[in-house]
Amino acid sequence: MDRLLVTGGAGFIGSNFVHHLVEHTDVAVTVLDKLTYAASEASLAELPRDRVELVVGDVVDADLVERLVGEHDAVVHYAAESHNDNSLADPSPFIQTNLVGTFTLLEAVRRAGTRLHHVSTDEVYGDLELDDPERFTESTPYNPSSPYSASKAGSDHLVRAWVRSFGVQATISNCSNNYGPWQHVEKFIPRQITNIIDGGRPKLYGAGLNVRDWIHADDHSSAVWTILNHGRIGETYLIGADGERNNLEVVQMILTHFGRPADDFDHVTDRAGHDLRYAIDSSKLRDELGWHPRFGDFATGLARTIEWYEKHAEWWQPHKRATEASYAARGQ
Ligand code: NAD
Ligand code: TDX
Repeated sequence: MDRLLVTGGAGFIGSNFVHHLVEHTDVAVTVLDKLTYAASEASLAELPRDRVELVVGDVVDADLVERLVGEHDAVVHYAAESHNDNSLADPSPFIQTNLVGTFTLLEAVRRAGTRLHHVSTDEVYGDLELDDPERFTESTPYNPSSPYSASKAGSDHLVRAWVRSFGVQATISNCSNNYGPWQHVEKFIPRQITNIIDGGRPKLYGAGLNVRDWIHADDHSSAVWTILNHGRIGETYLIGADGERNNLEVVQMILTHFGRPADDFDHVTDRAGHDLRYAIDSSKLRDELGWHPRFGDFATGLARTIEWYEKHAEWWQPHKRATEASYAARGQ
């Protein structure tokens, strides 16, 4: 594999994967990214230009996608609208990018016979009770709750159908909640860190008892590279790092880091249809492909992430005011 096309490679996780490729492989990378509000060219700026090329374009543009797919040995598909709250305010771009975009890519790789890895989310499985002893596995039935997770579930189904009906050479991964540098301030962890740096308070939806299964974005990237190289065609792999925490615990860890009292946060309006708990059993990926997360300790990864946001205020500050204004308009 010499040339890799990475859709959504200017976003939070896609850009992390591009960094992983530059640091750990010899492949040449083309990023196809529409540069929506969620993208950041700065996340790619320090990478060597002879290794990484950015093509600004839309994954629903069939002619562009067909041309780019034809010029590459494999495609890793990250491009998506990714924020649940936005999907509740306006589902339309989620249907376009996540469903029509994945369809467009599938048609191109079908015609060219190109290897595809489709990046998806654990949210396609719906949610678990807090005391459920089972975690999500590759055989958990799909049961998405939000327009975002339904659009991702639909995209997974399209990939499976194109594998079965047309013999497309694809794998799928469903990963839990990512954290790390370059994550947009609309997301939970960066929002709370930057609220505190800005002199405000963290904002917890509802009681804060919802559980997310946190994984560092670096570990997601190493898992995707492992699956791309060693995964069995047509298979799905769940990616997770045993990082279950409820939102209240995470807010209190961030408050403690800044030396602030444990109750120095606001409860705000809960998210409509808010999933209670996600939890990943990643045994298949670990046992079959030998992958292991490097950031076993969430506290250490979180501390490094907080330090990164403290040092990169010039990156996130321009987005902060507008993001908080739209949250405030929804009572969040
Ligand atoms: P993000 O919102 O930070 O980045 C998405 C990127 O896709 C942006 O650069 C954006 O410009 C680009 N994009 C959006 N629409 C596009 C279009 N029509 N054409 C081309 N590019 C387009 O998202 P993220 O958090 O980095 O998530 C990346 C992928 O990983 C998504 O598919 C998401 O579903 C999946 N995922 C995310 C998480 C998480 O915790 N963030 C967990 C599991 C899976
Ligand atoms: O201000 C907040 N307060 C709060 O309590 C925000 C923004 C969120 N929350 C809660 C909602 C969730 O329980 O924190 C949790 C995490 O919220 P998000 O960062 O919005 O993530 P989530 O909805 O869990 O989805 C994320 O993980 C799965 C990514 O955004 C998705 O792209 C990925 O598929």
